[in-house]
Amino acid sequence: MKSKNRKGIHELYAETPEQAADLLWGQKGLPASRRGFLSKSALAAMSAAVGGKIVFGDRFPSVLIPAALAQNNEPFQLEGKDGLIVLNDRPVNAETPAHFLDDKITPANRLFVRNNGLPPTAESINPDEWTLEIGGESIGKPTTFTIAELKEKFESHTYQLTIECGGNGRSEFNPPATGNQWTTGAVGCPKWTGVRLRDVLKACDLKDDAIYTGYYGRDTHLSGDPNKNAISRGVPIAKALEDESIIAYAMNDEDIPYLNGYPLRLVTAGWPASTSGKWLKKIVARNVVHDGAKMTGTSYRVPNYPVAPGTDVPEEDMMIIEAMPVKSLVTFPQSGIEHKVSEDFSCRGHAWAGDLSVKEVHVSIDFGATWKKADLEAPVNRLAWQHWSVGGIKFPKTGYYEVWARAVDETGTSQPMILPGWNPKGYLNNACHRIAIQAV
Ligand SMILES: Nc1nc2c(c(=O)[nH]1)N[C@H]1C(S)=C(S)[C@@H](COP(=O)(O)O)O[C@H]1N2
Ligand SMILES: [Mo]
Repeated sequence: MKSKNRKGIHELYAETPEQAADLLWGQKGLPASRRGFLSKSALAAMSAAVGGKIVFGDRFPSVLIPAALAQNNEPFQLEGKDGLIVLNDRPVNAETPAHFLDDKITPANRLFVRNNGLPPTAESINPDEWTLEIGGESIGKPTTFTIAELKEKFESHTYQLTIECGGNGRSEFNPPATGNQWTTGAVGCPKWTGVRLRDVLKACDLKDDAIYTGYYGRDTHLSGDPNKNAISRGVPIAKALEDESIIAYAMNDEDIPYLNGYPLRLVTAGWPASTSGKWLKKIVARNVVHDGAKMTGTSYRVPNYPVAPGTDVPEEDMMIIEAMPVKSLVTFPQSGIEHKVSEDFSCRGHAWAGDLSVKEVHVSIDFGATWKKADLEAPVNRLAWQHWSVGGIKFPKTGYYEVWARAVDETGTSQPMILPGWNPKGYLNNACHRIAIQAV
């Protein structure tokens, strides 16, 4: 087994560690101005956490501030977001603590943010002038639509749709993977309104040879190079043509929040959310697998056979991630609370399973030795998360407990209790969510 040659930020965004330093901190050397979200003591703690080698060394395990450190220090406020933990401020990445995802429909202020580049400035976005171009080699009639035209020409549909970053859960992998150290909060299930991607592609004469789509957004590459896209991903044509694959112009009956792609975005639920392009400017239908930014190499791809942790996997052995695996969250109560042994304990949360539905959720308070079946609601529509709850749990005596939740999809596939297969970029961690309870 070859050990993986870990690289720092320059692997992701810059050619050299120096350039990476520039991009990350806006200057060479140690971050003097940290835009107010990393205190000196946090920096010292972070140094210790990376074995004294700080920021620009090639062993730096991550470009990002560990969530625990970000959480305990000066809050970094994101406009319109509340209680999210900021993992990185350039690009902006923030996740939602599990107990803030308790709503059945994720509100705007609780939806995670994952940016690969620099969003268009809010002032530069005029929804009346915004256009969406449809093109690519498999489109017979390339067309440009305004948002008003999209609304007028095509029927609108509203669905509650789960989006989850492919790297959600990455922080648990060992050896660690570079990238945002998401814990559990890069997921949400708002209600989206828009037009079907299928209707729009067909109106532009979608050709029979189309096998893939690709999107382009108006955000720019971190390097500032206008010829580079921050991200340009797509899905196989069959996924694009599903009822629920939409070009959304509203979220929860309001404008899409700025950081989540205002004024127009794709939602291809159940697949890595990286396929749901934000600040959407162009969609192409392709007669080849889309080869845009973050479609190749290790981006959103996993080995096509199981590998030992740390393995250096050849690029030709990597395959594109499609539907996300079955997963669940305990959203109530908050981890760490005290609960009286004399009282029954109840908990609840959500479960989802990529393109599939969830069949069962089970809860354990004895580290998986025994399980109690939860009540599970049907999804409001396909690709929406499902709500589960369980009551009548008795803690036999005072002490420390963990509540584990485990969902099973409609094919009978269960979440693993421990980490699933290691992969170079730390995708698809669907291990059981656990919360801590002190029974008193
Ligand atoms: N244009 C554009 N679209 C994008 C991204 C981006 O950086 N730029 N990030 C993608 C990734 S990796 C994820 S996980 C989701 C995150 O969506 P959210 O920020 O609305 O939660 O958007 C996807 N769409
Ligand atoms: Mo993502």
